[in-house]
Amino acid sequence: MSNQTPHRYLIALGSNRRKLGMVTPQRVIQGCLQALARDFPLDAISPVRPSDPLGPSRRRYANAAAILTTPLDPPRLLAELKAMERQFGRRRGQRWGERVLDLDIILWSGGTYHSKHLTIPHISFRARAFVLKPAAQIAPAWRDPVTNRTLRQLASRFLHPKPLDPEPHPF
Ligand code: A4P
Ligand code: MG
Repeated sequence: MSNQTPHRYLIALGSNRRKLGMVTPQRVIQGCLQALARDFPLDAISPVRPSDPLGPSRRRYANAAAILTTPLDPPRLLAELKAMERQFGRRRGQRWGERVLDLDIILWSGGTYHSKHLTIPHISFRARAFVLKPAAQIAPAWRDPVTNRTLRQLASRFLHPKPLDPEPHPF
């Protein structure tokens, strides 16, 4: 562990599979939040919410977001998060397949970061209600360094979707 200034990270958590002894995806996420809190100071934790699956999986997900503080740089934190996914029983397999636990780094206090194995901000988070809703609950004013929009602004289109154009009158 280095003794540099700590960084803040916004982490998205997702699960749509049961783990033995943890009855539901919600419980998997709660167990992971407890495990994260043992390793890192958590500044904020969102409620755990159910969400409809995006992609091919049929099972509903549970999702949440957390803000943690650590001196670890992004690749080191990613390695810790991948180790935690493995501890929770995640196996490599079909991309976007069912998973016991998925941990993504969404934003960090260092702005943008890019390497072969890691891109921050997470490349798809702006299109994902299941990430933005919990994230905006705990960090509404945090700005995406790419679009300069706050999480509240990015989440608002999911919270207040535009009404569909009215159907033409049939007569
Ligand atoms: N990687 C690059 N950038 C990052 C980052 N910012 N955070 C690399 C984490 N990882 C990052 O990820 C594959 C590789 O991406 C990592 O090894 C890392 O080097 P993965 O988690 O192993 O694979 P994945 O999760 O199957 O792919 P991906 O693209 O991360 O999928 P997502 O975005 O995680 O989406 N529907 C609902 N309702 N709720 C969900 O949580 N999740 C997914 C998966 C699909 N549908 C969902 C949900
Ligand atoms: Mg992932």
